[in-house]
Amino acid sequence: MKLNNAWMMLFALCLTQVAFAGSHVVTQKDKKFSVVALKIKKGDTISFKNDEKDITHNVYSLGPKNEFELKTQPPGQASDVTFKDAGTTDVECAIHPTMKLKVTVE
Ligand SMILES: [Cu+2]
Repeated sequence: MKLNNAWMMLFALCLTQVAFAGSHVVTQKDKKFSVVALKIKKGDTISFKNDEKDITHNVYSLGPKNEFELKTQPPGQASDVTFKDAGTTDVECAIHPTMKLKVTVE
């Protein structure tokens, strides 16, 4: 019985960790994000990876929540952004304005 409780605790701890520290990957290829919309949880991290052969990107958020700018990101480079505020944020590329991604943080 005691052992069962310990396993339950461990299981609950694992679930908690997944719920509080989710990580997502969004790649940039052919001047597009791999998804157009993404729903994440507060505190989650998105890794933005430039998967182009020879195109540089500069991904940034239009805010007002979770403002960030990755600055010039050459092919092959990935940068992590942690979203701390709940709300919707539009993400674009400063070099290619047709690239759009909507991130909803719950
Ligand atoms: Cu771009």
